Amino acid sequence: MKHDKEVKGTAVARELTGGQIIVDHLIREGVTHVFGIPGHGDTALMDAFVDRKEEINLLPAMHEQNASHMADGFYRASGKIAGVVTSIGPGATNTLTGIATAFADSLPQLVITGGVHTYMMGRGVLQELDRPHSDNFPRMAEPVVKRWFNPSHVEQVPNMMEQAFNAMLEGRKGPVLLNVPQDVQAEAVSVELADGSKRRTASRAFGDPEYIARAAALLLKSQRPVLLAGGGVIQAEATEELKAIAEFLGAPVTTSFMGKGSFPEDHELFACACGDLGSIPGNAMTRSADVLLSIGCRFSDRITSSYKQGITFDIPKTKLIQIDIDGFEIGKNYPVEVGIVGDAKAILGALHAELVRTGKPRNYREGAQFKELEALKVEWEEFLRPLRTANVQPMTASQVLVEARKALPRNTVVVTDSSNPQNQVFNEFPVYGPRQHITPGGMSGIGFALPAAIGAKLAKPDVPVCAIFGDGAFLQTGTELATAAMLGTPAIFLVINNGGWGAIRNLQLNMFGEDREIITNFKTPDGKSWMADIAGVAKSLGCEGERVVDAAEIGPAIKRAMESGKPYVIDAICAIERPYSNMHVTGWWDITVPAYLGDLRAKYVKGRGF
Ligand SMILES: Cc1ncc(C[n+]2csc(CCOP(=O)(O)OP(=O)(O)O)c2C)c(N)n1
Ligand SMILES: [Mg+2]
Repeated sequence: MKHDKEVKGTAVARELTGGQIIVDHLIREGVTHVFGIPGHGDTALMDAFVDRKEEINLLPAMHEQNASHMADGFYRASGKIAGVVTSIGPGATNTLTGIATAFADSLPQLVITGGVHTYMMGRGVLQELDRPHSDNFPRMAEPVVKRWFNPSHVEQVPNMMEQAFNAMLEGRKGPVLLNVPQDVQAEAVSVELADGSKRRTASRAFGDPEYIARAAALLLKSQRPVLLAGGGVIQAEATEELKAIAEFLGAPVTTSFMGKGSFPEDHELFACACGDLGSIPGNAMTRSADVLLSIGCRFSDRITSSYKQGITFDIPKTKLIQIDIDGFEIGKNYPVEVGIVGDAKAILGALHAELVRTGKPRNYREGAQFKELEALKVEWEEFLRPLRTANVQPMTASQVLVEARKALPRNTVVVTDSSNPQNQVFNEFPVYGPRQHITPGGMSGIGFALPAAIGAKLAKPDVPVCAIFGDGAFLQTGTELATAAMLGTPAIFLVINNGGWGAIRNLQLNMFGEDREIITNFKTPDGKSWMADIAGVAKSLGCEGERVVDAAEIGPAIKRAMESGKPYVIDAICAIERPYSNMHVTGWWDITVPAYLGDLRAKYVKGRGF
């Protein structure tokens, strides 16, 4: 979504408060949704929404972290910036995990927190963090925002708004914080509002043509090229360009968490996921590539098998061509043969043109790499089959995902958060287009999926939105269902309820030993298993809810959810016991083993990449 086209200024000076200037600017930027919680610190700003109700939605949240996740889900589903408004003090500090999540994944979000009145700053007024500096919340947020503003006069507000949008949108995107003192929200000034689009560029950053030519030459010489798509492909809306290059070269395509959906997963060149929890074909293709073209991917430990050579990647034996909007990412984790800074769409478009100009499309279906890929995809399906067809009770999450994928329309937006549901959806739940898979890739926080799905559904009311996440995640932020009920947001919340922190329990038992479980099984004081009645919680908050214990009922439950037109929770009772809860590990992840665990520790140390 381009924001520049929607911005208009006013030639006539008007007397407006700081709050009014902010709201007016949001409307002129095309912002339609702002999520917030009121408090004394933001009432003057919130009041400015009252007379503009027809033009912008100020919507409630029940927790500021969730307000931020809702804005995040809204952006990830639509590419449209949403806002967050909170009070001062705890209202502001509650946003931090939300802002960090957007920051880690390089996504814009406008967070506006109430600040201390300029004339009382430093006195330690109610909810002021006044040590070691007055009104100090922005310093807490500083590591997770691209830029923060703290205006001290209402005259500064118009320029702050223009700069805030420029900061969120230019280059590598990210969240911005406006900490607005209460008097600045309420004071009025006569202003002539500028056209925001004149305060930033809408042009794309094209890469260096010489380096694009070098990349094309390398790819044309390659025998086993592989494309690795990260979140940058989705941000730049470069799916078509990615596909064109893949098909021209016959190159298998794999994705990171953030890149999932950038390439249709039923395409014959899709190589499935790579990384420690990636797939057999994904890891086989990446580690045996002679040239790897990475686009907008930062090579985190999850995607690289904790940098252990030859498991997911074998760079520099594999020559790396790396495209990224942020030059710092080039070569950060692996040495590059060619590094190109710029916008993924612009560079992939130019690279494709150069490939067409200097080479010939490959008849890849006859090639060894493609045949190998096809065989590995069959092997991978076989590998997944036992847990997909286990037909046990409690069910396996794999079976739930199979049934859910069958029941949900092709264009469904699936939202996950950390843990097994995130990893299993990554691997076992195909998606077919960009912005149809939403997950906190960098922060991987539990509690993200439920509020983010509310935001996504508000952004995409005509598309089914289904969050898939664990009971632990539900217990973190599930009370946000109150907001879904109040707004009547008909998202589907499919909870893999296994009565514990399942993924971590498996780490404890698989990595440290059968007797090493600690606080990962939910239990009552008498040692009995405890499990939340999640459908019951949903109903108590005014949503629909049902418990499902049989995999054959997942599809019908999803159908009922879609027909209900209401926020709908499916409480799917799943196995916590292994092997039914195990992930399909095909790579390696560096989980440190305590020194007192003797042989296990020695094996771990021997096996790690560093
Ligand atoms: C906010 C946050 N706290 C802690 C973690 C560590 N963590 C990762 S997975 C996990 C277990 C999640 O349990 P649940 O949501 O029930 O999913 P399950 O593994 O049981 O399927 C935890 C606690 C995290 N990722 N995010
Ligand atoms: Mg669980």
